[in-house]
Amino acid sequence: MTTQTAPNLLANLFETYSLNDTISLKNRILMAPLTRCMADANLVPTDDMVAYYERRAEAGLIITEATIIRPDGQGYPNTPGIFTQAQIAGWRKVTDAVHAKDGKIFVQLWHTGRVSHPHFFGGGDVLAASAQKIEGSVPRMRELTYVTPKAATLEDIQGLVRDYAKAAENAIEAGFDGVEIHGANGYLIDTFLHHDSNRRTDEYGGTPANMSRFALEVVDAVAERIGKDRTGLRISPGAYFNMAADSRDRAVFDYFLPELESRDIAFLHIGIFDDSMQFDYLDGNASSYVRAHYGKTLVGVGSYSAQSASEAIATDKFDLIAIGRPFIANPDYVARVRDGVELVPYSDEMLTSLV
Ligand code: FNR
Ligand code: 8K6
Repeated sequence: MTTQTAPNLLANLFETYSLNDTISLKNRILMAPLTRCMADANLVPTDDMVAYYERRAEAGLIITEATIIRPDGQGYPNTPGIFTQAQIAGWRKVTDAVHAKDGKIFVQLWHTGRVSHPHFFGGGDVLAASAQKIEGSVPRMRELTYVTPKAATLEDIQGLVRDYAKAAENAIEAGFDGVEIHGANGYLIDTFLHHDSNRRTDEYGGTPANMSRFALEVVDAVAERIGKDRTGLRISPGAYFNMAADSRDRAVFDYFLPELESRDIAFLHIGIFDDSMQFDYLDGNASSYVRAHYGKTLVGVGSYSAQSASEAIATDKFDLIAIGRPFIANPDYVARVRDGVELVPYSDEMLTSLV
């Protein structure tokens, strides 16, 4: 059981926060992106998903579950998309419901890269930075072992950048307040940012600037389409999921972060499950490393309680906190924290239904 401390100790979580002149958040608690695999067969958000997000509208900002930008980006069953009119219409119901409760919501734009599987898109190439496969198979579908990806050609890369921008445009049509580009956790964009998955020798590999190029092109294309004020990004400088660590990655992020800072996007969000994890080549944990190299709005995440998040914000480790698993267990997470009500502990069995 998790016991909350006196609410007044957590007051900083309930301060408003301006991302920029366009978007102001009513508190500093974000709902982290959480894949739930509950979209319908056409990857359209369901009415149950509308109710699920609506129940969480007290968050300062909801980041939706990762949402694929095009069919070959799919790596898990029933993950929603944002590339058909039906999907846009489905998301419109979600955003209307959240806005009616005075909430704000960004969609997380996803291409799973080498973690995709042709099973989900009727066969064809799995695209990634290089032809480096990951071991293993699709969760809960163990017969689907991962395949060796095709190294994206320059033409593929241009098409992908275009499709991220188009998905962002679709997001605005669906009523989202903005988008978070999923550049974390070993998926497509992240495969360019790490040496384990990027063995290219062209202008998208080999040097920190080249390895950062695809991620920055996606950020620029999205920001140009919908505005930098509505563009966020999630990254994993420390390899921990679908990726092997390589100390040379440090130089990539040392280059990438100041470049990103100059773009002045809405926020940067860490992708990590436990932010106490130490990375020797980052001289510590992921959020401290990013904080030292990136001076704009930073969202921390990863096994934080309201208490530890409040302390981290008070000591300037990051500006906003994203809460994942506790938000699955507690749709009313924000109210419980504010009122000092005990939280329901998260358990993996909760993933089988959308409460
Ligand atoms: C995740 N996480 C995740 N991250 C992401 O960027 N996109 C996603 O779609 C998902 N999906 C997802 C599903 C489930 C079931 C879990 C548990 C996690 C990671 C998530 O956003 C967050 O970083 C971690 O859960 C750590 O935060 P908590 O749960 O410790 O607050
Ligand atoms: C069919 C389920 C699809 C879920 C995919 C999204 C990611 C879910 C993550 C679940 C937990 C994985 C934890 C891995 C952490 C590694 C830390 C070293």
